[in-house]
Amino acid sequence: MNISESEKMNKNIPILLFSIFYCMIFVFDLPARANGDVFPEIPPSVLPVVKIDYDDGQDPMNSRLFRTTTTRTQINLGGFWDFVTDPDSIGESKSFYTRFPEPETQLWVPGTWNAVPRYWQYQNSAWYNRSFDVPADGNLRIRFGGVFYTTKVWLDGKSVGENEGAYSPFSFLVRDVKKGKHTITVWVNNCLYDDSLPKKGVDWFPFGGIYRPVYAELVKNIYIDRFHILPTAISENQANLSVRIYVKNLTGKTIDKKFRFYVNGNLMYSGSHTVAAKDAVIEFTTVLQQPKLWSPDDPNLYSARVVLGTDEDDQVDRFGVRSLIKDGYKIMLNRSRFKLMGANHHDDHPDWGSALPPHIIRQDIEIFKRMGANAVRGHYPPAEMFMDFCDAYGLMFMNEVPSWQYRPDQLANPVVKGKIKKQYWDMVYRDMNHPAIFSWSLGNEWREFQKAYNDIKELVEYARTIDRTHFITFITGGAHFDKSAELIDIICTNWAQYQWYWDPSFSDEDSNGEFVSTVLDKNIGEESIRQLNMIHEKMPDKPVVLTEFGGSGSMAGWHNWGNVKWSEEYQARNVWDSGMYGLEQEWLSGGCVWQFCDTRTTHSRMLGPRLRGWNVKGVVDSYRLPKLAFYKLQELFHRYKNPDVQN
Ligand code: ADA
Repeated sequence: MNISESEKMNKNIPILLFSIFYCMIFVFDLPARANGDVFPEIPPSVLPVVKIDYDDGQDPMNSRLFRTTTTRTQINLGGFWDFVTDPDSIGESKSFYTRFPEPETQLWVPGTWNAVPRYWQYQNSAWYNRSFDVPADGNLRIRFGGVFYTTKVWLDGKSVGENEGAYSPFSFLVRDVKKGKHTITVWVNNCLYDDSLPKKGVDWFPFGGIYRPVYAELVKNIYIDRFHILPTAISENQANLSVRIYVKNLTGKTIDKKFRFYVNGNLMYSGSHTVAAKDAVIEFTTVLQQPKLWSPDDPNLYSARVVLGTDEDDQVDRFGVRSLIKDGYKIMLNRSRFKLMGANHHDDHPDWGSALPPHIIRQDIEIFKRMGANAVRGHYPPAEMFMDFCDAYGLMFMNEVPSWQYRPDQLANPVVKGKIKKQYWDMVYRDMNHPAIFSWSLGNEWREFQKAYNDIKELVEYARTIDRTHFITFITGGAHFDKSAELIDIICTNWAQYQWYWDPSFSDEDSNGEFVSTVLDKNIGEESIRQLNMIHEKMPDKPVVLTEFGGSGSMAGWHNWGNVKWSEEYQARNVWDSGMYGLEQEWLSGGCVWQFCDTRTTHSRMLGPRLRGWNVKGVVDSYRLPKLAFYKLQELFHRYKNPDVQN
């Protein structure tokens, strides 16, 4: 080696050492980067493919997560329908149901016209029309999963019925329909009123249309409308199953019929029962040995099938075995303390409106699970498939009648009260079998509800006549309560530690000319906590759930130092502090963040605290992309669930 070569090498030594050092940093730092703790990455799916021992197969009607009948001939009415709007309400006088006009377009069903740019803001009447083949003579049951909001239906130009209400299935039975081609015409109107459910001006968008699955099926003169399974006396060894079957008997006579009941394909009961004419209820009990319990961490499900006669008719559903009770202020799920860690979910997506297709529902559930949630709350019964997903993947659901922010005079109105009762009945009738059901709520944030004690009492008493096996509640806005809280099983309150709304004039002064803070205010936070604590001081033996916590709007992508309003930081801080309070206080039973994703809201809220007409309090944005609050909530939920694991 000559001198110049060794000089060259000496010069290279620092470069070499630096390269080795750099490689080591890279190698050792890599796992930290890859695990997503440092930089959020797209994580793998957390949903297993199936979680049920016995599979009934896919539902050809795309309405549920499993096939609901093996005996009935069904016709899926999903697909393109001819569509016209009717802003001047001339359709009925011009008999659109016999002479459908030249369609403006064809719309996809299930769907909402308000997700189509041309009809984005349309709130009025519209008509749908299509034909379909009936493969045999028989009684045709036409079943709508949900239409928003008022509906009239004609088959071959003849009226078959009407419906008011958006969130429950309804059906019409047309007897002795002939094999061959038939035409169905549907009129829908999505206007809301002072006495509709929800009322006009509600804080979510009145997406109009046939937005949930619709199908027709052939039924015999006696058929099963629905059945409920109630697991009781649950122990490690066994659970009693009380079965109640709702039967429709069109024969006009009382008849004896055999009923069989299967669980996961095994015959559990067989017996003959007298079926009264018209509407009959059949009841029996049976025993399930060594039940596998359902819980959000271990969502074991059973398949149940009821068969009428010699395979004349059947219905399939799923159920789970779990006990949910209160013990003083504690909520116990399968005898262990349970605190809710969830989010409020609206059926809402920029591309689909309220008509969430199955893959979007699955994706939402996936995000809930990834967030570490064990619960969901809705302002109304969601799509049936959403409930199936909650059962299958382990999310408790707080269900609700959409009587949102009614005033005392509205609650006293017998028309409104009648609609609340009907929606309550429909909700329980449809969702009773879901182990995911946590509670039934009669309504949300009734204004000055202290003045409506007698009406609330009447509603709660009605609710108790329908089902005594789930928690019954109504939800208050802010940590207010009064003696009506004694009527219900659990106290539910919408609460945020820091106030997000301020003087609606949007000046930085309130109506008294005082400066209004646009950053998180510690004093407000302390006052909110004081008010919340008073609930427990006055009613120490009642469970308290924060049905909506941490609600604050944030403009996705807008960041700011110092927790300034509309920033992701402001929202994340409010979500974190409010959620943490709900989980860390011994007497509180957790809650659900307001809200899961940014959602479209009603026309009248286009101005005011709604950015471009959207309620942007989502922890993910409208397309489900995470905001800072999502990560903070995820951290909070994981930390609470695994207190020993450092996040
Ligand atoms: C209430 C109400 C929600 C929503 C929310 C908000 O908590 O229950 O539906 O309107 O306020 O965003 O202000």
